[in-house]
Amino acid sequence: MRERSAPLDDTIVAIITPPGEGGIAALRLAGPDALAIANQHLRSRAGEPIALDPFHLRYAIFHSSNGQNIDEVTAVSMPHGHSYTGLEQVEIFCHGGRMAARLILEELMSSGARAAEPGEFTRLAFINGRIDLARAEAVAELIAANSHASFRASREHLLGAYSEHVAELRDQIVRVTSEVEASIDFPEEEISPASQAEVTHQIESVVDRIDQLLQTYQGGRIIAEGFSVAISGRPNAGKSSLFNLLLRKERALVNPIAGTTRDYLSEWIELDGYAVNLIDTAGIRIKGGKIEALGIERARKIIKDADLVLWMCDLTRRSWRKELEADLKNLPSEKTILLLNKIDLAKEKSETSTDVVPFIRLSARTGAGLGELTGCLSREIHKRMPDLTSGLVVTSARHKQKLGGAVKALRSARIKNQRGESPELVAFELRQATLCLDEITGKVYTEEILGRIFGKFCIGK
Ligand SMILES: Nc1nc2c(ncn2[C@@H]2O[C@H](COP(=O)(O)OP(=O)(O)OP(=O)(O)O)[C@@H](O)[C@H]2O)c(=O)[nH]1
Ligand SMILES: [Mg+2]
Repeated sequence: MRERSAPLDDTIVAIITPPGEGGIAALRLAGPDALAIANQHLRSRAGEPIALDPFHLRYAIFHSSNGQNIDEVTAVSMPHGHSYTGLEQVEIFCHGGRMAARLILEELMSSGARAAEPGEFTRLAFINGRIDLARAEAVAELIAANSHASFRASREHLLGAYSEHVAELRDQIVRVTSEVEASIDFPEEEISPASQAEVTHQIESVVDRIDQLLQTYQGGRIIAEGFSVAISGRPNAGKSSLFNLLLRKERALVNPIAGTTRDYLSEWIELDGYAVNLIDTAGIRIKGGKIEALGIERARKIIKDADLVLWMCDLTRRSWRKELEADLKNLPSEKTILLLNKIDLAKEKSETSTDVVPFIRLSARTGAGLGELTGCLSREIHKRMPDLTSGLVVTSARHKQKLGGAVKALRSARIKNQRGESPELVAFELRQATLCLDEITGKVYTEEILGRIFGKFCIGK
């Protein structure tokens, strides 16, 4: 563990726009020589050298070291302490497409800049104290956001209310710790039962607050990772037909031959602002070949991991009730919804033979019942969602683990305090709890933690 260290001396550079054709591409230089390196290459239209002024966007011709005109650009510089990274920084905007940015990048590197690692600009912003670790993680979340909900949550994290809340919880623990530590300094004085009760009370209050935060993770995980819905059932039930219907495109093969879908297919849709991962699985049956058996094994695992299972029954099969009864024994009833499919063909006005799980009657061919199904899906998502207005939602598994660690240490501090164990032991547990929260905001960190977090970033961020 260590405190934030001094920045590196290197000047780093990267193309910060995605590859491919586009109007503009951008490059970022950050480090002590950023301005000097950029100025070497910028000329006016008449060929005069240009020196960038802070925050003034300048038009220029980017020249190679041997004086060749590479591209028309605009460029802006930001002084030390006033940039994303906190270091001296220059941004250059050239024509989009593959070549211009690549040639400029090569020139800047041959003039002394080093290629930036993935996430290195944001890592510098963290090291230089521009943002804390939770906010740095929010940058990656924001870039990866694929729904309105994940965008909103990561933007709130980036704005800092979440970090402030964690800092407040930390302060609360530190206050209790200093009270406990005060009694270490005066061992000859008896600890009064009143002050012992007060310490218990304060610990419980902070445990409650962290617990409340932890409870938002159920929804937070869905916001960050999406809500996964497995479409399963016996072969030929109409799973792929429904998958296509929900996607509004012919993505999966649909065929009257049972066993059409062998592997699984996975696609994303947005429902009510949430990202939903739809998974069309292989039909589950005892017979079938070796490949089908592998598909079925996967389907079982998908059912186990999914947030919700849509189990489809084919109402045109005479034996569907009997089959369903048998199938239900192996299904997680708390997260299963039955879909009674092919109502366009079914003669009987079928109800289910079970009231264990909710059911919806539909036709994947005509689309009848689809509205009821999407309504049901969005209710299932909302049931798991925390209130998002405060911005206080845990979306990261890492944070959940650290908050859990803090609660564990606090509970053990409370027990030790109630048992009248030595204040040193109570204070030790309290400090462990503080450490867990410090690892969320990055007040303390290891290279390993940073490597894991920033390694997931793209180059140029
Ligand atoms: N009439 C009618 N036919 C349907 C309906 N849903 C699916 N089908 C037909 O049933 C057959 C099987 O549909 P699929 O969507 O391939 O079924 P599946 O469950 O994916 O089948 P496997 O991948 O083999 O497990 C196809 O011929 C579909 O056109 C429906 O609601 N009504
Ligand atoms: Mg299929």
